[in-house]
Amino acid sequence: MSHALLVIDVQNDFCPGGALAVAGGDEIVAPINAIMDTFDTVILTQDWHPAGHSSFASSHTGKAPFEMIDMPYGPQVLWPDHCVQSSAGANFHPDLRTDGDLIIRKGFRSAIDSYSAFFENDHSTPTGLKGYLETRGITQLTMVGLATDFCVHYSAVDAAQLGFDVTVLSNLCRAIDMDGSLAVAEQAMRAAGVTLA
Ligand code: VGL
Ligand code: ZN
Repeated sequence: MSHALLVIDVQNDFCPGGALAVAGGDEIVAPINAIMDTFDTVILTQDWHPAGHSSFASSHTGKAPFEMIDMPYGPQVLWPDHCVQSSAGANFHPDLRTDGDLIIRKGFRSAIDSYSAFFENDHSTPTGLKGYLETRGITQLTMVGLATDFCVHYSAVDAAQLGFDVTVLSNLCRAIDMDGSLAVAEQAMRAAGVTLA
């Protein structure tokens, strides 16, 4: 039985000055670094979109960032262009420790977004993380990172539904919080059995 830290999307574009900046996103870097050594395994996720990704408002004529669109897999928020593969914005925050065991990239298929580290936004295409955790004997997951109400939220709910024991350290997360999305996320995580610490 082993315990992993999942560090979600602590990338330049989600930090102040980035394309989809989350307020205070950089404040969590040092305290995340400081707890890494207390876990058996550290896994980082990296939002990793091709240019022209379908989650970008710029890919849809007449649409602005933060509007909604209906995709074949369901409703999708449209974002500013962010975390484009190999761009500076897609890099991890320069002070984040990246000496963990695994870096899992997501959102790399043009036609579908992926908030969760486990499944793409169709809720069925797997990323492979479940198999990695199971074959490593990892049953406990602590999650930190950006953004609380999107990638942390969906990763935590999926992990809990897959049977992992999940804790989200709220102090080490920051939210986008559009239209009450943080409150919705917190409620959904609690309902799925996630511990919010
Ligand atoms: C995220 C919006 C778009 C996140 C990623 O990391 O929470 N949010 N892509
Ligand atoms: Zn994204």
